[in-house]
Amino acid sequence: MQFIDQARIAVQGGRGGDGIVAFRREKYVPAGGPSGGDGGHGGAVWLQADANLQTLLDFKYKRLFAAPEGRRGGPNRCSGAGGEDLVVRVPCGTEVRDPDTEALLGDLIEPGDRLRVAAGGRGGLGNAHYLSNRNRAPEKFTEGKDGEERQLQLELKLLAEVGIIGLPNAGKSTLISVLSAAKPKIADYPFTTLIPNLGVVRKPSGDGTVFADIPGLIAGAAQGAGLGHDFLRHIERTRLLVHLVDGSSADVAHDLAVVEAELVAYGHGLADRPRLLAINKVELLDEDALAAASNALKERWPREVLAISGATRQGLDRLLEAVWKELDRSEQALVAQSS
Ligand SMILES: Nc1nc2c(ncn2[C@@H]2O[C@H](COP(=O)(O)OP(=O)(O)OP(=O)(O)O)[C@@H](O)[C@H]2O)c(=O)[nH]1
Ligand SMILES: [Mg+2]
Repeated sequence: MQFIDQARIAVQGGRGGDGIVAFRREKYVPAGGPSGGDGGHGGAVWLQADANLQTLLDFKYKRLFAAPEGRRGGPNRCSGAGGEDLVVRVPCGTEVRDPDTEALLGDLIEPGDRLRVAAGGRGGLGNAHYLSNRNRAPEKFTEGKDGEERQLQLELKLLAEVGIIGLPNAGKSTLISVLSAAKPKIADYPFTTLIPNLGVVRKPSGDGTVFADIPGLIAGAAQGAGLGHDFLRHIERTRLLVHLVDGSSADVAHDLAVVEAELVAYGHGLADRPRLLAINKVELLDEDALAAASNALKERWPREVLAISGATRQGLDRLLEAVWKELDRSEQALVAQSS
């Protein structure tokens, strides 16, 4: 499946129907008064989050979304029918922005979340509105107003709670493939992963937690090196990062520092996000080599360094235990904040 995570669309509310000019002509009513009805309102355009959609791919082919017009008014003071609202479905996690100012118009997170992005135009008034003592037979009416028209920038931010980060080849995709049912491409060359992969990992309680495996980061990613760091937006919403360093690397401390520098360069609070650090591929290391690697990391990372292997699954239970503990902690912090 192609992964499209940005799209530009145009939305247009329906035009309101015109009011009309009409006069009552009935038997036994000598001077029929004005009876032109009002036009109906134009339909509005809404965006709505839908859990069945995963990408913004649909918007590559269809870019203009226009709601129907309101109908003209009728005789006998009949109002024209309103145009129906148009509901455009987007994946959960879609951010909606004004492309010129980049102002955030809304954030569609939960299934069913809705945002009105273009109002329909008001219907015009029929001549029945203009009856007065001075003018018993007004010919005046107003036209329906145009619906609102605007450009929208859509950005999909994946809704993962845990992001897996590290240099290319650190073993991120391997890890998500053994923890979840996700089957990303895995290979012994850098930049195997070009688009983020999501996988659901079950907690002991049975609840699913979404992990995201993203492309590797390298020095200078902020300036566009490698795949750049645009895809970091997908882990902006995570509550926890799992940072992998390849235990078979010649300089694990340097590897750690490179990725940390990119987190800082990207901003958006990612550098301060709670993070677990794990040395991966430890089955390749003997005891001394593992101790040397852990020591080398100590200076930059005084906290616990986990030792894991995606290949042999060694250390993964301990890693998940630490993940659940951190998530619980951040949940409690959120609850404390909001009470
Ligand atoms: N020995 C060993 N090899 C591993 C382990 N985990 C991953 N690998 C190997 O390391 C290479 C890279 O693994 P990936 O999972 O593709 O690494 P990645 O971090 O997703 O790489 P990019 O997507 O390119 O950033 C592959 O050849 C994997 O088989 C491990 O625990 N032990
Ligand atoms: Mg990968």
